[in-house]
Amino acid sequence: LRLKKIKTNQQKLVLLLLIVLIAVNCFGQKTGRSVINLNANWSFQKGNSSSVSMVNIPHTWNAFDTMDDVPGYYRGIGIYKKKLVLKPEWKAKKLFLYFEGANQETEVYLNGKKIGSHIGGYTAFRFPLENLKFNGTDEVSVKVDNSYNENIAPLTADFTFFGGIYRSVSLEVKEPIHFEDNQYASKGIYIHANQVTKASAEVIVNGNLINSFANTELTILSTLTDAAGKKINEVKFSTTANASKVVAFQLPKIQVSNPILWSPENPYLYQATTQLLDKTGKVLDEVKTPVGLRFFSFDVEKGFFLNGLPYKLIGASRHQDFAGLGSAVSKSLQVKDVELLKDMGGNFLRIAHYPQDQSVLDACDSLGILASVEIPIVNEITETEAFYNNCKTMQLEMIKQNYNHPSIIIWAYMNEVLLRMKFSNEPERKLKYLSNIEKLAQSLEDLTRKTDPTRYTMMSNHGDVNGYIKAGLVKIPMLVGWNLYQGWYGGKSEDFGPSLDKIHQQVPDKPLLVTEFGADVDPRIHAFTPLKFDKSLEYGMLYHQIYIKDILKRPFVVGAAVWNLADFGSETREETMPHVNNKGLMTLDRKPKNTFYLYKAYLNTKPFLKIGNGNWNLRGGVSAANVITQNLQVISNTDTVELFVNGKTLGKKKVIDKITNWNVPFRNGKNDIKAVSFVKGNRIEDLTSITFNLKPEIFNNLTVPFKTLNVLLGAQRQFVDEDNQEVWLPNQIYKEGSWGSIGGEAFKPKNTSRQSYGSDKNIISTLNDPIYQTQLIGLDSYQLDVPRGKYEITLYFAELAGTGASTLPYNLDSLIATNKEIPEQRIFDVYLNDKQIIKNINLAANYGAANAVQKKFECVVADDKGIRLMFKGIKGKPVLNALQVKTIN
Ligand code: GCB
Repeated sequence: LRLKKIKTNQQKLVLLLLIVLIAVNCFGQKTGRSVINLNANWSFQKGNSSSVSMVNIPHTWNAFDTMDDVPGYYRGIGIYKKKLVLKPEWKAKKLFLYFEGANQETEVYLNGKKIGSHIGGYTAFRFPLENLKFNGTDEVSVKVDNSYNENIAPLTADFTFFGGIYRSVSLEVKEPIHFEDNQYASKGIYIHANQVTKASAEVIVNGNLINSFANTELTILSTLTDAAGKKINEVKFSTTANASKVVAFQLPKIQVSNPILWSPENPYLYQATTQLLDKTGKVLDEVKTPVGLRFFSFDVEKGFFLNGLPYKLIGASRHQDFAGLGSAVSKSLQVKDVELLKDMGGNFLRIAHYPQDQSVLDACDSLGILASVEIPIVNEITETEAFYNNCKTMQLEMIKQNYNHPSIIIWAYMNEVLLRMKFSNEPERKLKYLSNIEKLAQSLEDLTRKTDPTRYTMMSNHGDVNGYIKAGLVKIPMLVGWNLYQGWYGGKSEDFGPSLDKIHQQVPDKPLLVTEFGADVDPRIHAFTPLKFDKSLEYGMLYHQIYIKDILKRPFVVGAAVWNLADFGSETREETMPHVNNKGLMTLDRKPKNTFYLYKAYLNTKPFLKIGNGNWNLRGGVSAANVITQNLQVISNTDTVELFVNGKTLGKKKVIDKITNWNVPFRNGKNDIKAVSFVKGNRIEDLTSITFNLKPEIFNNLTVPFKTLNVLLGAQRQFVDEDNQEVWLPNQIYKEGSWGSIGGEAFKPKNTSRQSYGSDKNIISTLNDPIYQTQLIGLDSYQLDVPRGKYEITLYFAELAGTGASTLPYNLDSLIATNKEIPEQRIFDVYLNDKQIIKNINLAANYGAANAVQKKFECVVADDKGIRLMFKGIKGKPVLNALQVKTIN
């Protein structure tokens, strides 16, 4: 508005000059350095392919091939090239290329000459740009390789190793004398708070500078300001720096009295501005660092304390990828994840299994989320010096690059390192392997404590508690994390609490965190009798209801992180949503599941109420009447909830364990649902609309119009096909006047040590895998006593036999297992109302195993016998996975 008022040309000119002046000042004059984002317009070439495309960073070449039906994904070389636009005035400066992350081996070339290389996919690196031509032809080329390398962690893991320059790249322009960031690509300035109490605190600023100029006198000045920008205190240090020398410095302590302490409730950030000044007072370099003042400790019985107050660390672990993007995710989407965790009421983020984008930790700082960060040693190690050294370098990079974040309280370095035990059949060799793991753990522990004595250290183990104790791994870190899956990979959810008590007894001297727990939930799947591994939302709810209570009631459980905040890519996984691990509280595109709301009700103290339909706003059911009663949950942290269905109240209910269960009379079509609570006189409500597809139980007395019926055979779960807006119901056994199967048994996977429901195979050529993953074997017939009329019948088949025998908690071996399978010999015929419609079908031979096959037929029912499908085995037993019947007008 003010700008509009400036009318005269003269005024406009003055304004323009002012803007130019400000711009010139900002650009390198005041701070000594400028950082130019280089993300746009790189040419990209995959492997030896002749095709070159233009891409923007963040970029991965695996966003799509990790989600298709072809097993495996491209793990190889990608080459990125870009011409640098350089200003002549930079000739007198020092230029650097800064990569926030590229997976996983990178070589950088300038004008064809190699200027540096980096190992590891999850930490930053920086190379100086020298001998530049400054004539517009300077070209950077970056070779990135995500091939398997036995010397680089992770070797194997339950997540996809997306290749590419998937984090930002920038050009840094600095004075010849600047804070030296070149060691482990850190900021060059290390700040931490010391002696923090409610009465006072000290801020300690350490760092390095490099003088690539001449011998000169320099002053380092660090100014601490509060969140409003008001100066609190400043400290100075002057020195004579010799040319070509790196000078390490420690500034006098910055004293703060009556500090405002950083906490989840009040993530108060001071700021330290550290400047490098020459004799004349000119700023040669400047680094701004957010500073959070807090103190914390862990107690083996009483848990975690922050600023003297007890806190239960509770939240989730996080992977970095997102639907459709792979690992090439914008900073704003990454920050969103931390915001969602905060909204859930979490105060803890386990940044697993590798260091993530700076924006994630920045968000933790500013939102008050406590964090642990780890390097990606997962499942196993390689016993080579090269592997050990790469791990140590990663650990140093992680600590030095992230040192200044007040949110970080834990550095970790190994996840379930005994999971993929090598040399199981060679006892001597196995002992040697275990002792090498122990040595590596100890050296990483020592390195961490030496590099950063201000934080705790941690290792996350799987449930083999004795194994880790025997291997000497439990005594090494300061905290021990356990990844526990009772009620999922083994046992029942009720075993979780007792196993916590047992671990606490077995390891009485180490504070215990549950660094993982979770159950796969495919929000398209629902069950009224939830079963382990059915992937239903309802099983996930039961599982987490038990876990959260067991965690909250044990003070010795210092922290817990759900596995995982959101679903994530794991290319080798099959299951109901192939290539995705569905243990997230949100989907891959961050839609909260009911389990998210359960945690929100427990953890967020603001009054909260949510109708727990999840994505389930399309439901189905079978009824002989024109209404059907089904369970609906309302999730809330209030005392009582009142529910209204289609305008009528169902009364009030007391909330028990954050849930009220309702028997809702759904009518066919749209149902309006409203839940209401009062908190201290304030009304809160949630509204939703659920569309119900009522299916007739009896055909000769139709109370609701019959159009389609979708049935899953061998299943007790429901499936919602979101694209086609269709509900698939579990099969029933035939009763006269109704519909259902006659004979047959539900498919059960053979030779598998893991829990399963139906088949866990990726069904080729469909996204609706659950339609095909269950099956009736050896059925005699399928009968539908439909009225006279014209119908379309579709039969769904997939050969499920021979599901891979994976001995792992997750099916990393399934590819190998799949290849070894011998498809079952099964040949059969199908008759529709006595007419042969399928002859000699051999699913494995004709279509391949686990391939989605659909066969569509039309029929006219002209008598009272309805639709009869008869199955006749020629060799082996006939099967049917699903069926659809539609009326045709
Ligand atoms: C684990 C692993 C994690 C997996 C998870 C799972 O124990 O640490 O990487 O993703 O189990 O879902 O199986």
